[in-house]
Amino acid sequence: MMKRPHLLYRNGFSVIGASISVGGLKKGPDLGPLALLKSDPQWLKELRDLGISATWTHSKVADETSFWQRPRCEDDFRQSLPIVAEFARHLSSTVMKTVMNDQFPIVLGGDHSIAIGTWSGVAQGLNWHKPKSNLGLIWIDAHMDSHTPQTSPSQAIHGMPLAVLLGHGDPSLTHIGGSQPKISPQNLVLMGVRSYEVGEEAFLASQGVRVMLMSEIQERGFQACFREAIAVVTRDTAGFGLSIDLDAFDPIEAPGVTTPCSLGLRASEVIPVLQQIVGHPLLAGLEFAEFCPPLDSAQGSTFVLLKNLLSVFMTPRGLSAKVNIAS
Ligand SMILES: [Mn+2]
Repeated sequence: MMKRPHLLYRNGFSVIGASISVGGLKKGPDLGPLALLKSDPQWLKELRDLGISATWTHSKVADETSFWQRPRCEDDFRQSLPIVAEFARHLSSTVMKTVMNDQFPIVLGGDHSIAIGTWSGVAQGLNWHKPKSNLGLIWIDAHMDSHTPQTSPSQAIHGMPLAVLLGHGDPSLTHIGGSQPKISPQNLVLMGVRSYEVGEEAFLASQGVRVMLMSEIQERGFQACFREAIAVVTRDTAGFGLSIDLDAFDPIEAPGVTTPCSLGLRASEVIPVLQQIVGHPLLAGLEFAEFCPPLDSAQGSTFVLLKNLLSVFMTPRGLSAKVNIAS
């Protein structure tokens, strides 16, 4: 018997602040969501004025004080791991409940280790609506973030979330929300990559993941590349997510990140293309990572870019078409 399609996201947006920075081994990104919250987020009020529910949840702030008080040492990975793992477990459960409650999750980091919690949570939430379904993911980033502890020179966990989501890494991270991989390699696309190490490059190649280097985007254009990415992440999936590391953008536009990398994307080419997927029936969640307020320009250009990216999606149209998850 055919059941009625499930009305995903009829309960509005849920913006989830994820304050953590130990995944990047540099303080600052933990202040990203707080900066946005304190700035009197007019966009939340405007949505409410339109009759759309938009709530703010602050996920547990990572307990990092003792990490920053100790001297930096060889053992950063082992020291940061339990903090990142506990935070990711909590974030995953918050995001899972959001999706189960038919709210559209938007996670604001925080260093990019938040992706472990965000996408484990979205995958679980989608599976609650539709068992055994796959989640696709578009990862827009200057880096590959696909190291395992064995390949990473820095041992920073914000360089590892994609490997974790593919099922590789420390079990305290890969087992969050169940031991199965949260993303299949054939439904993952990286875009804008221009700084990486051989170990993670070889790992992604061995998995058969589609990587669009910045050079390819410059050659073919962001529009054409993004169209291909959408095809990859919607092939036999119940939904797809979009994770944007602000360091994907050129440091001229987004200097407020911990690992800036020159010759990046420009908002003028990215934003009009992103507007095309607003209200896409399979868009299942958004994540913005690595905003580091203390490193932003005096004019706050990174902050402005982040708010512009949010306002692309947080419109009535952003919720209009979420109807086709058959349960
Ligand atoms: Mn990243």
